[in-house]
Amino acid sequence: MPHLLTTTPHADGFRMPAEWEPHSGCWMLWPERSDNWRGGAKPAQRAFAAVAAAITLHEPVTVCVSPAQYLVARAMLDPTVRVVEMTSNDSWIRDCGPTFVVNDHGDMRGIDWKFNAWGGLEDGLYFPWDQDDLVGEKVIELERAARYAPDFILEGGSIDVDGEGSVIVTEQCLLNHDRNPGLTREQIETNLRDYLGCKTVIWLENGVYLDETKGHTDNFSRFVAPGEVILTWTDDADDPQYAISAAALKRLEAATDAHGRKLKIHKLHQPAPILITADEAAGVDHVEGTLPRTPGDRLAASYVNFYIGNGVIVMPAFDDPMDERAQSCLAALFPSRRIIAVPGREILLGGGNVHCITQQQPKALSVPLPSVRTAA
Ligand code: KQY
Repeated sequence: MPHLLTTTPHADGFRMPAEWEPHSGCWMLWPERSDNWRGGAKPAQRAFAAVAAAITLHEPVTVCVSPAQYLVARAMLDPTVRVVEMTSNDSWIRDCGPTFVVNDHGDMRGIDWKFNAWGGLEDGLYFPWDQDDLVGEKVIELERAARYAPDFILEGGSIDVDGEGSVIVTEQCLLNHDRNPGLTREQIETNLRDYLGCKTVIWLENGVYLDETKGHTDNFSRFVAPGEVILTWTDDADDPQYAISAAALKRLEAATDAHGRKLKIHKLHQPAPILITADEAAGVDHVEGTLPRTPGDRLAASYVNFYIGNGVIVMPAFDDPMDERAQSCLAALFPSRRIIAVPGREILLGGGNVHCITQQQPKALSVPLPSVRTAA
């Protein structure tokens, strides 16, 4: 049995680093389920391959894929991408995968949160999710890292850290009765402190309008540097997003981070509303237990859903006049990184975007799991 820890990262001197800290690589899962992805997931696979191709220019990428799709993925992915077989229920490794933590000696460990498909039997997005729930454990084992396995449901997209003791979350998601109904806000804060090594929890009320995750902050508001956050925004007071973003702005303006700093807030203007077309909806198989796709439904499109890699930002583009403005905004916030815009619509049709389908592995000097049995 690989090394299972019963302590907590904080007690052991570990913390979740910010996404802009150096990575040793990036993990992804390959999309294939036809009740979430239209056209037998072919358009989504091309979009995922474009994301992997952009990231692999800057850091090693591993894509985990089912046995049935292994050869397809191998053929579609850039040759520098490592493809490994792994079973999963879908392809959202940000949420079902591990969160890696590091200490000051360069050691790395993994947190294997519990996963319930964004709401469990009551209002999860598909059933079952048992294989997704094993992804964190499998990735941690492949890296020979020691593993924490808290009895706590958490998706990686529902937290965003600055690596210096602050985390952003939303009440809509973390206090939702469909995640950890037995836990109070204080107990949830304690878990965030114990597992992420965070002192300060910045609570926003809601996430992006109609986000099916019910409020993931990685689609809404994130740290872009110590003391600086980005917030999805619209100036259109008639758009339902306006009141949500305005309320978050107030909370962010009133907040201080773990170092007592006031936050500098950058507004990232959203694209015009993106609605599912009849053709797109018709391409998705209708299966009981999976969130259906209906023509005319608005999708939770946001430029905040970008990946920060070594020397690169991979951002979704929506073929919208705001794409260019978002790209310039990110270029100004990350001057030492190249900005690569990839087509975001197909990933959005599945319910998320670039950040949701990627999971960074921080650079570490060692993983302290003994891999050789010592003689008795
Ligand atoms: O992190 C995400 N945005 C994942 C959403 C899951 C969508 C399943 N349809």
